[in-house]
Amino acid sequence: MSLPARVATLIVAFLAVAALTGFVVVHYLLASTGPPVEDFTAHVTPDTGASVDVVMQEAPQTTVTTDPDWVTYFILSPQTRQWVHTTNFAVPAGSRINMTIFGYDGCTPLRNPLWGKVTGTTGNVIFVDGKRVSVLNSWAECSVGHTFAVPTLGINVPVASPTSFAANSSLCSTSPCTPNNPHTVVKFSFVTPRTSGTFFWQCKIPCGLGYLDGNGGPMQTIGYMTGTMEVVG
Ligand SMILES: [Cu+2]
Repeated sequence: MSLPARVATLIVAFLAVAALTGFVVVHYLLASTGPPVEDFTAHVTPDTGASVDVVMQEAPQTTVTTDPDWVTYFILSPQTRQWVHTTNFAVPAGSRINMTIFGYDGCTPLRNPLWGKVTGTTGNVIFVDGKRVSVLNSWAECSVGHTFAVPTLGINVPVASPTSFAANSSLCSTSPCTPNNPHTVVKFSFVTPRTSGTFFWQCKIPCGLGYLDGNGGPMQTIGYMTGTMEVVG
């Protein structure tokens, strides 16, 4: 092999190794792990009390991507208006969050009736299909699917489910669910703190079917029944 050919071969081999190394670093070491953060902060000035609409849904299963097929939440992307399989979202500080949650999952009686009490929302109420509600008694009527709770902000919202046997027997079977599936529409508002921070939120119904006490699987996995709300100042 001539000297130029040997040099060329060496350079090509070097570039191949360098490219492979770069690929590994970018795709495996620097890649952010976990579900994406849906950003609701665009075009909103923090600390002005401006309103921001956040839309989520609860679904009886996941059936998207290769993620485990557990009961889950989705968030409607404010940019694409598509449902995204995540529970992480960012909102501006000092703003009024108008939350809409579509309750497509069936009912489970709350392990602790206290979790049926609405706290931390504007007026300490939620609106279930337009009806003002301050407590959902899931033992008097099976009426709660999951909860949306931000413990450090004192927010506890029992998310209403369809109550009839017929609806609970014909729940959405492919997620994300669509309006022709049985569901409730739960609306409430709350005001975000005036300073930045990351707030953990979770469902408090042990809905991890098949796991010890129902607290494994989706209950402890970001993107399903727990997530973070980033407050951005
Ligand atoms: Cu749950």
